[in-house]
Amino acid sequence: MTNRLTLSEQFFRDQAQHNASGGLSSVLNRISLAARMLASEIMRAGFVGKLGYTGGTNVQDEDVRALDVISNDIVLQVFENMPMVAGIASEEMEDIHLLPGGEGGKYLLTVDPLDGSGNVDVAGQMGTIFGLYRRESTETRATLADFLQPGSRLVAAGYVLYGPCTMLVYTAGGPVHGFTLDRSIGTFFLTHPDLRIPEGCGNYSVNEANETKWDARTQAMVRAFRTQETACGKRSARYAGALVGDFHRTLLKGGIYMYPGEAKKPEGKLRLLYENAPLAFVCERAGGAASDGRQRILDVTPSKLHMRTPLYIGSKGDVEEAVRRLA
Ligand code: FBP
Repeated sequence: MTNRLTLSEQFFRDQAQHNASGGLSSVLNRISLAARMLASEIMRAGFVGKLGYTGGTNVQDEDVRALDVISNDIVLQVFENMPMVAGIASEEMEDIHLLPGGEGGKYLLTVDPLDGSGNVDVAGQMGTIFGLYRRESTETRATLADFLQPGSRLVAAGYVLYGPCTMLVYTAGGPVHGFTLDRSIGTFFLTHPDLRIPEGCGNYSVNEANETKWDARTQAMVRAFRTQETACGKRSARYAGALVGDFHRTLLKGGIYMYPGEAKKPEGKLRLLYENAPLAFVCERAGGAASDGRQRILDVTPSKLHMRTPLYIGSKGDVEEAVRRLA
């Protein structure tokens, strides 16, 4: 029997440390349940013909895969009867989703249920990204305005990585802890306590096929990383095509992940509320940095639910150099 801490035991330690009411632990435990259910769906997708597209598009005007819908349904199902959570904002839903029985709930969940879904049919890495905010007031039902908070107001945030193993990485404002799923007993065990992002090493991670869409400063900055001319040190190239996979590698090995703005899409591709802000919260709690190219991601207040921003996230030295070269 392992003497490793389980996820639930860690939640209760966080709760005791923060004198939390226990609501946060209950919510994080539901996220763990959703993660285990999704991991199972992803493993079986090939057998039950769920690798393809639904034929529909989402609010992002992106083709929707069967697993995108399944993953969003799992999140809704798991939180349906959680009175602590007032509502959910998801990449897969145009508007906020108010949970029945959540009228008085003080938490708000933001989620990308299945990040990197383009990797579904090639057995690539995928992930789930989540963030938890508190509501200012619980007098009335949650509104869109309740969700439009800067990432600096996050109470907890993290992600689940579905790959050769399933990992859950989160912070409740303190250290960042990584847990690995023991599928044989359906339990997450602490394997990466107090994660700190290394400096001066690792990879740079960007889709260089987009180079012609970038402005000259962005092209020059990425070229400096590619030709190993950066002051922050030499970097090799890695790109998994799934933000969670690319960020997790960056968190453990160091370096930088970038999704720059483009001439026709200066805001870039990735969404602030349920992709960039939660990962920026994790990254900063692990000693790293995250910027939209001009300002700290956690200082950006969303103007709308699916607002996009460019993303430069990783080791502090790498992000500072990238932003300096963009200025
Ligand atoms: P979703 O899959 O949740 O839409 O996330 C967007 C994403 O797939 C990221 O996971 C990934 O880093 C990026 O898009 C890849 O974009 P591109 O194919 O343009 O490089």
